[in-house]
Amino acid sequence: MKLIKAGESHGEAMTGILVGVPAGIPVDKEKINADLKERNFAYGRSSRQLAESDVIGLISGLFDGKTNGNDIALSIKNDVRTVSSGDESSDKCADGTLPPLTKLRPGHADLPGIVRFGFEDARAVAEGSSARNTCIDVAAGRIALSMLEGLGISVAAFVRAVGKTSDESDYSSDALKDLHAPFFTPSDSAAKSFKEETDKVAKNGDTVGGIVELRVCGVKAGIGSYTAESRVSGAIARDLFSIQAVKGVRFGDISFSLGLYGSEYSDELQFDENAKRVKTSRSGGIDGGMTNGAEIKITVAVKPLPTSKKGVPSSDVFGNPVLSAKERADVTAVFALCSILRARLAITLCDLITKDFGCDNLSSIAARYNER
Ligand code: EPS
Repeated sequence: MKLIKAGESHGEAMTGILVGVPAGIPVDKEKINADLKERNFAYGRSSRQLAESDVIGLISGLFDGKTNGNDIALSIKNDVRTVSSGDESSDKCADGTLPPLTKLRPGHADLPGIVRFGFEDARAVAEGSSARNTCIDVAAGRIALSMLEGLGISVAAFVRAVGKTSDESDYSSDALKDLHAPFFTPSDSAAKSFKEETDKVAKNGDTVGGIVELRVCGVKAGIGSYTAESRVSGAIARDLFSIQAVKGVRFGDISFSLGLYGSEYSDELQFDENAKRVKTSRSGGIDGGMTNGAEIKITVAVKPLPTSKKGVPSSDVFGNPVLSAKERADVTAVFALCSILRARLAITLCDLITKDFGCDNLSSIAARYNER
């Protein structure tokens, strides 16, 4: 299963095609739209989210509320077709085009993008590299999550840290079952400190990063392979890094530290009549590039978004010193990334599972998967 995305942040629509989808996966449009709202109303987002209605259009690949084995074309209309400066005034040229972006924003794709494509204006770079297209990951991800549900696999995402605040509690998978915007945490006190930190940063006109943890329950041992091309850890890391603002992907328990000895780090094996697996998830549920049957645990480091409301010392496209362009930006992407990364991980897991168990229809895949 693969997701191909296209669309510009202030263009007509964000679009995607999900390929390699088995038949028979239940698709509930209302659930997709609910997930899109979770992405929109995550804490710390800009006013752009209030102006977007983000409703999914499913153009192909469905019959009678289920996938039909065809590729699935997805579309989400952009209601906002103008860019906004840091002081929130909307901006569009008289001929309907977007204004030039020549005062480069350090930390964004602006500089490498104009070099890569030979532009003297970074507007097209900003439009194409924007995280707006993650609405398509969320929508496609709900179809993948539905397939995983059919196999008894669940995926959760929650916030571990925002700026200088963190939550190092040990959560059971049950506690992480039903987390929602705005804070994606099972803890009221963590939500309170994350909110205070985000509000403080927003008040200073700044932005903040953090850590999202992903957990997957119900994955059987032996998916993937130890050969370089087929390692599950490599596939997951590559796909999570495809999401804007992701700067680190680490497998294993949050308490993992370089101070552990091998005898303390390795997980204990467990054989019972149903499965061969390991008991704990210090190594993150993956050994030798393959799932080991334990809960998969991944922590993702999210950078502070580099747009500055005040502008920072920079250069224009010709190298003249200027203050960087002041464009609208989220205060933090950490909370929104919970729904985005969960969706993205679900698509990757479906890709890995269909490679091992076939891509015909969900009930046959489930029968083969359950035999393992
Ligand atoms: C986003 C829409 C964008 C940004 C944000 C993500 O809207 P606008 O550019 O109109 O303010 O708020 O983009 C980024 C974080 C980024 O890195 O480009 C959205 O819908 O997710």
